[in-house]
Amino acid sequence: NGGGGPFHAPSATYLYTVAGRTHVLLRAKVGTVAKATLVLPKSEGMVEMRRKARDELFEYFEVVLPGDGELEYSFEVRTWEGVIRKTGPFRAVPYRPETPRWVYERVFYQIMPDRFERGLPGTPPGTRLRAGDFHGGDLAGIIKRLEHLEELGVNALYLTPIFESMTYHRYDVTDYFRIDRKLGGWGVFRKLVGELKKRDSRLILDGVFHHTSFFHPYFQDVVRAGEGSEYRRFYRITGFPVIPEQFLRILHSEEPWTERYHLIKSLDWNYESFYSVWLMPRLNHDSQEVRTFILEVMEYWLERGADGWRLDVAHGVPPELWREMRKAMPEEAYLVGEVMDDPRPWVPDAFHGTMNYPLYELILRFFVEGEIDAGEFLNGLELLSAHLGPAEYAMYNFLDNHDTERFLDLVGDERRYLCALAFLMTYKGIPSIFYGDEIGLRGRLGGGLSAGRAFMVWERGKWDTEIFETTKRLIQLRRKSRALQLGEFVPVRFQGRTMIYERVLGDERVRVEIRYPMEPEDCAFHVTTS
Ligand code: ARE
Repeated sequence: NGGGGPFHAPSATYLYTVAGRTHVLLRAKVGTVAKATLVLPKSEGMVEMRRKARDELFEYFEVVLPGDGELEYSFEVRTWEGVIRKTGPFRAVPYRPETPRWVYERVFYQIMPDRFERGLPGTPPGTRLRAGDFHGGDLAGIIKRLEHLEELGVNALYLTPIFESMTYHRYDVTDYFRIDRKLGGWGVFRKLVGELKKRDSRLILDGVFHHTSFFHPYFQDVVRAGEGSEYRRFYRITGFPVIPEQFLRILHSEEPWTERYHLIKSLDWNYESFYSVWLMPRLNHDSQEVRTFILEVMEYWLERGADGWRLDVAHGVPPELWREMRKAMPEEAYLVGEVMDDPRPWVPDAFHGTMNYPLYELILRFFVEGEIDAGEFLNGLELLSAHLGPAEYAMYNFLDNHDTERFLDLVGDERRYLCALAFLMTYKGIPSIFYGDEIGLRGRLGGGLSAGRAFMVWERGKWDTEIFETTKRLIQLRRKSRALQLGEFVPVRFQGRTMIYERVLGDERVRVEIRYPMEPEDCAFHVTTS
C-alpha cells in the first residue's frame, strides 16, 4: 500500500460478508491497472478481479467469494506497462454488518399522517398557532386503512413526525414524549402498534433531533430567562436577549399565523436554527445533556412499540453523536439517517443505512433526465456500491418522499414510472413507497417541499389500476425473493437505454431486463426467476 500503488485494507468497505459470501475490493489510481488478481493460498489459486467502477481519481476492482470465514490473501496487479505489483499479504475476518435481520425482508411504506386519512370523529380541534394547511389526517386514519396496506403487501411503515407540534408536518416538536393529540394521542398510537404487531409489520418513527420547536418548553425557558436559563446550553445561542422585543409583539399579534410567521422571518434573532427557520432552533449537540435527552427519547419509543428511527437532518449533527446513540440502542432497532450527500462518514457504524439520495440522483439522471446512458448509470451504481460496502443492502431507497416531487409527476407517465419502480424493487437496498404512489397520486411540479404532499385519494374509481396492480406484483416479488433482498448484483448488459442484470443468491437467480428509451410507449420491464 502507499506510494500511489493499489490500495486495500481489511475494512468494512473493502472486505465484508453478506448472506454467506465475501466481497473483496481493491482500489487503484484510475487508468493504471491492466489486470488485478486476488491471490489465495495454494489450493484456491488466483482469481481475476472484475473492474467494478471508476471516478476521476480511482478505479475499483472486486471479487466475490463463497464463504464468510477468515481469509488469507494478497493481490497481484499488472500495470499497462507490464509491471507486476504485489499488495499484501492480508489475513482477516470479513466485516459483518449488524443490520437487524428483519430489515432485509421489508418493503417500507411512508406516510405523512396529516395527509393520509382521517379516522377520528369530527374535525380536528384547532390549535392556537397553525402554520396553515392542516388536512386532518391522524393515526386512527392509518388504522382504518391497514387493510389497504395489507392488500398492497408492504410490511413496514415509516411515519413522518407524530409528536406534539404546531404544524401539520410536525418537524417542530414541542413535546417528544407525547403523541400529538390531533393525531389521536397515546391511546390510538398504542392501538396502531398492536395492529401492526398482529400483522408482523414494523414501524419506524421520525426523530427530529437537529432542532426543536421554538415553542418547546426548553427553548421558551431560554427566551424568558435568558442567560439565567438552565437550558441555555441546550441550544446554540449567539447572544442575549435571544429574540428582539418586536418578535414577541408580532408573535402575539392578531395577524393570521402565516403573516406572523413571515414577519418574524425578517427579524434578527440570536440563535442558530434549521436553514434560518426561526421556528426551529438548533440543538447544541456538544452538550452532554442534549445527548442524554436524545437517547432518552429514542429509547422511550423503542420501548413503546417503535422498531427503529429515521433521523431527521442527520447530516447536520456530528456523526460521532450518532455512533454513541447506536451503541446504546438495542441491536434490533433499525437506524436510518437522513443524509443527503456522501454517506461514507455515516455508514456502517453510525447508521445501518441512510436515505439513499445518491441513488435517487442517479435514478433522476437516467430515468428522468435521460442525461446518462445505461453504461454510465451502471458505473454510478457500482461506484456507490464501492463507497457503501455492505450498508448498501440496508439503505432506505426511494423514488420520492415528502421532500421531493412525486416521481410520477417527474416522468410524466405510468409506463416510465413502473420501469423505475421495477428497478427500485429489484435493486440492492430497502425499497419504499411514498403513500399514494401506488395509486398514481399526482402532485404539482415546482411546488417546493410540499409538491408531493397532496391528501391521499380513497375513491377506488380514481386510482390508476395499472400502477396499483403492478406495484402489488413487484412488492410480492420482492418479498418472496431472498435473491432480491440480499443476492449479489450481477450486471449482464448495460448499453444505450437498456439494462439487464441478475440478482443471485444460492440457487435462486432473478433476471431483470429494463428497456427505457425516451419514448414512453417503448418502455418495458421483464423479470424472470429461475
Ligand atoms: C417549510 C416550507 C418550505 C419553506 C420552509 C421555510 O415547506 O417551502 O421554504 O418552510 O419557511 C420541515 C417541513 C417543511 C418545512 C421545513 C421548515 O417538512 O415543509 O418547510 O420543515 O419549516 C435540506 C436539509 C434536509 C431537509 C430538507 C427539507 O438538509 O435535512 O432541506 N429535510 C428534513 C425533512 C423535512 C423537514 C426538515 C428536514 C426540517 O425531511 O421534511 O422540513 O425538520 C439540497 C440541499 C439539501 C436540502 C435540499 C432541500 O438538496 O443540498 O441540504 O435539504 O436541497 O430539498
